[in-house]
Amino acid sequence: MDFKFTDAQIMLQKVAKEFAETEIAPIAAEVDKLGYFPKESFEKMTKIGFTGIGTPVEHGGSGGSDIDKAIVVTEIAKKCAATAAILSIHTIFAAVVEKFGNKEQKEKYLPRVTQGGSLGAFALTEPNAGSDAASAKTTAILDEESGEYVLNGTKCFISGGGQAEYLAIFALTDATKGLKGMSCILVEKGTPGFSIGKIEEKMGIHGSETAELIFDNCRVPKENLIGMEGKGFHIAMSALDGARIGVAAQALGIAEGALEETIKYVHERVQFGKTIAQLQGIQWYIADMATKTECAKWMMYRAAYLKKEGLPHTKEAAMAKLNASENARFVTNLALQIHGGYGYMRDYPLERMYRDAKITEIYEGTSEIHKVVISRAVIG
Ligand code: COS
Repeated sequence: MDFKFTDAQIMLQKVAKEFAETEIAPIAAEVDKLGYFPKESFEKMTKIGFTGIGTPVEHGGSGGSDIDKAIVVTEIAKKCAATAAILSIHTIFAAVVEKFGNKEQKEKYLPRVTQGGSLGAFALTEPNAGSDAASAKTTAILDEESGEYVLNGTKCFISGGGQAEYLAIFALTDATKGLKGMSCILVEKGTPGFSIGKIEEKMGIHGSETAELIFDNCRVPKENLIGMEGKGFHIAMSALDGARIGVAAQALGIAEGALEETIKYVHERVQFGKTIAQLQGIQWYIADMATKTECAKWMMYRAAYLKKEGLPHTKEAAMAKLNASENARFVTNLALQIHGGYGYMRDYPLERMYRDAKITEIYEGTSEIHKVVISRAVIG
């Protein structure tokens, strides 16, 4: 058993930490306030190689494993959860193409999203198919004559949906077969018949855009099918296993960031003639926050390790995400409480962290869905 990062991972963490402190932290409050998609940050993450992390070098990526990806996402989430979400969700598109795409698709699309500055997105959810993803109704019917899939339907709550150049869309190529008729189709921004609908106004992660996607007789070449027809649900579930480790990393970063802010604050804040770090009530809060965060960290890295090794990780990813997201809420709540009135004000980042933490219990599968996944695996 080895709980150590490699030397290369220690170096990567240092680089990611410095990047987050110098490039991400200074604009995090503004990005939140304006609800602004930080294009410059995405460009910088492309330049430094973070957008290609987890994609093999021979396919245009920066290489590295799921552990490396988690290290980077965690460091960025400490300073700006929205930017970490953008990066984490972006990498799902590349992961889908890398794992299920054919040679031509990998050659064509992976360099564009890993080093070309284009954003990728993943679209499964529909207005009436959230937790029950298998009831999605969007169709992609093959027109044999033209050799094109014709997409019709609406996707909602799609992270980066309005900004993405390339999207993995899950649609029924055979509407009579339910989830066994679902396929994964790659759609490019600007394809006629594909438009962006409502951009959501949210409680948190304001910089990470959440969009509705509308397909109205949108035609894409049949070469855009990723994997085999009818395997879309399997592809989506498999991709979500990885995405859930990404959310656990985001949640871990939020918790670690809130804890760091709190430790600074308790040494500075003087009440009753001493720093509040000397009050036992505060010490016990911090002990709980640190212990639970440590637990979240190792569960997340264990799931990432299993994925990296090609071992089953569905249950572990669900456990890591469930635990880390509940912890992010717990820690940000106590961190805000310890900061008192200051924590509630926008001069400090705590209220943003508290709002940002909540989504980690909801997206890429709610906590309740993770309990379904975990209990099925444990009980059988
Ligand atoms: N990896 C690969 N395949 C998987 C899988 C996984 N982790 N989980 C399930 N599958 C496969 C199953 O093997 C099954 O295939 P076969 O019939 O060929 O054996 C198929 O998918 C259906 O599985 P299941 O019967 O478990 O499907 P359910 O409809 O019961 O749904 C849940 C399972 C609830 C877990 C799933 O719908 C889910 O994760 N929902 C949440 C969706 C979500 O996270 N959305 C977030 C937003 S994404 S934009």
